[in-house]
Amino acid sequence: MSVSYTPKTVLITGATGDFGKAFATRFADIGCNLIIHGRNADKVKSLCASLDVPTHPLVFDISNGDEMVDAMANIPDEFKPIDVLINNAGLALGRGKAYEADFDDWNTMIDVNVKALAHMTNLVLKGMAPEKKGHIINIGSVAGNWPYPGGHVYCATKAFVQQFSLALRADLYDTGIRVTNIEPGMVETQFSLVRFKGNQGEANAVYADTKPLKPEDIAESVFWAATLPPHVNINTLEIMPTAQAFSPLSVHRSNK
Ligand code: 8X3
Repeated sequence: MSVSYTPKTVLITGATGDFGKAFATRFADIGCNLIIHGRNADKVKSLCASLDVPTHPLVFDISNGDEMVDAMANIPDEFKPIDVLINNAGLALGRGKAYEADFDDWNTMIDVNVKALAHMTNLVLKGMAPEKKGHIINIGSVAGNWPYPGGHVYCATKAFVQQFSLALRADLYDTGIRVTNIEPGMVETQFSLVRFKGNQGEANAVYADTKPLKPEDIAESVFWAATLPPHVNINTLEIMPTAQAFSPLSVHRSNK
């Protein structure tokens, strides 16, 4: 298929999850070289083997800064420069009230969704700047725009991703480097199983009797933003299933 711009090399973090696999497959369709990051070596290896394009496996715990620096320093020359970084690794933990939440869960979300995303962006930008091209695509969330009960730190991390993306634009507009924040709503993936810590019933209930988005819907949007002509920058793209929308503000009435 013909697109306006074909990135040569795409790095996807958290690539062995449902989103990552859909992104990898979509970019492999047009022959991109893929750098596949994940924490589990077997899953990374198996995803790489399933893709019919050159791949480089990057195996490290995204929240371990030293491992990240080491792995990034050892990317082979044929996978450089990186044209597109998809900051996809991220998670939610818990949907309970803030006063019942486990602080370790909050720390983990901040480590992965905020600190690791910022660190990876910092490392990749240093390679993109001399090339005067590149594209940082962050996977944000509607949760960064629309606070909801039980969202607390997850919503806050995604608000960070949104504002970080926009502030990067302010720094990069004269460098040829693009920045996009893709903000998905409800997508049927392992996301809820992780959030509910393996409780399949609670995870299934999120998607029951409705039509959520599929990972391929988000992959199509990421792919579209990345393959537009280089003079076009999609700043933000918020995507919900048709069956999802906003709620009224809550009002506590003391007589109830
Ligand atoms: C995932 C979307 O609505 O569960 O980022 O927060 S939502």
